[in-house]
Amino acid sequence: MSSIIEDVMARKLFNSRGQETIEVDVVTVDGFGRVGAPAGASTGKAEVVSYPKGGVDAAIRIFEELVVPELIGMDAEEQNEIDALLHEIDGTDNFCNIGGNTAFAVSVANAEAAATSYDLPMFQFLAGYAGNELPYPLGNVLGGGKHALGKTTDIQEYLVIPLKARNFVEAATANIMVHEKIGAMLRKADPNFTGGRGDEGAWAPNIENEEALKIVVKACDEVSDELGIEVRACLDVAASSFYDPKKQVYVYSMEGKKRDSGEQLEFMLHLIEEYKLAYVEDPFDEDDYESFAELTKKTKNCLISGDDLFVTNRERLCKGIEMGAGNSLIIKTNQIGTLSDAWETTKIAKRAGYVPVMSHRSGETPDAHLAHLAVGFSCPVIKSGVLHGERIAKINELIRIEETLGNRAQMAIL
Ligand code: 2PG
Ligand code: MG
Repeated sequence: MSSIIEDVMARKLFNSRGQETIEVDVVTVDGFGRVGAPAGASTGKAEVVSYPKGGVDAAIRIFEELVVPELIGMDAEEQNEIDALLHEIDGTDNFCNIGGNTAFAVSVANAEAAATSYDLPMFQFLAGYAGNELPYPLGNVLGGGKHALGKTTDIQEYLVIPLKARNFVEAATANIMVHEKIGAMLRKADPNFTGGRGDEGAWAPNIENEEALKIVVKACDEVSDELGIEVRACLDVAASSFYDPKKQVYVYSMEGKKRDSGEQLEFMLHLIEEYKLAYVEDPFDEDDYESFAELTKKTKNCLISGDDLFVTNRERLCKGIEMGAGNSLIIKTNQIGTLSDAWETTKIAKRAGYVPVMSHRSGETPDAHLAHLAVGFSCPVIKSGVLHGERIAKINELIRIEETLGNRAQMAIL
């Protein structure tokens, strides 16, 4: 069996929002990997640059000229070397020359090619025999912000997590049940609701922020009772997307209200306590480490997570750890470029007791690699949406992984 790279190619195709994206194939003597890159809408300022000037076409030209000749003949098993090479060819710290999405697609396709070279599923290639824990799915059920059109919630995502689910199938079922119930409740509350959904398949109703949370919590409680588990509500506030830096206020247009950072802190504390939230992501602007630290100090039993804050970047995470900002983080490999970088950040997080959440992007491809990364990196949570083909692809792959693991499979400890 050999994982020597024989060929690499890239093509332009489309993501779930219909935007152009890059897909890369890596062919080894005995294996094959293929990965299409996702895209964010509410991106963090400190993320790597997705494409060089000229977009996907330019990225493919540069890839063919500079990357392909270097990769051929290398061993896909040496993930570190492949990723270091991508950094070397790019020569910057934000992948603006070759594109972060090119780096992402090469890096993950390489891991898949290495895994298949040895007839292993990717999660097992990454984690070895010890990789037997299924993550809890953190599913987006309602929302707005930059993920929907028109008048809907300022808070980007209302999510649910099925704690105490006995296995992954049950966990996925719970999230789907909650999503379905919320649809019926929204319809009852507003006969004009047409069933519109945002980019990630979450309902996108015209409703005030806290009203929406009440509906989500009610649906969670009903499903908890029906299944005998504990489904809890969660939020991705994506606060940077409605923060006005000049006036230093969060602009809640649904309520016609503005909150300064003190009021935002109070509001977040109120929502966490009143609705027993299990997880809150990006409750403050992406550079406001202090408020993240303050909220983390004041809350119990709720994960405070940084996405735009940390952008999977180890320097930003280390600063957060030092300040006590948050106790969880989003891992989006294409925010940082390569698999090795994402893994380094994940390891630092684990050592500091931060819960890593392997996450999709709002613009996805139908690829299922995210499921393998979640299990391979032993992330106790995966954020991947509840419905729509490109979201369910990851959920279904986790169901297959659970089947592959057989009686060795267990839910992660959270
Ligand atoms: C987020 C993500 C995914 P985007 O903010 O967490 O839900 O959105 O991919 O647009 O950054
Ligand atoms: Mg987010």
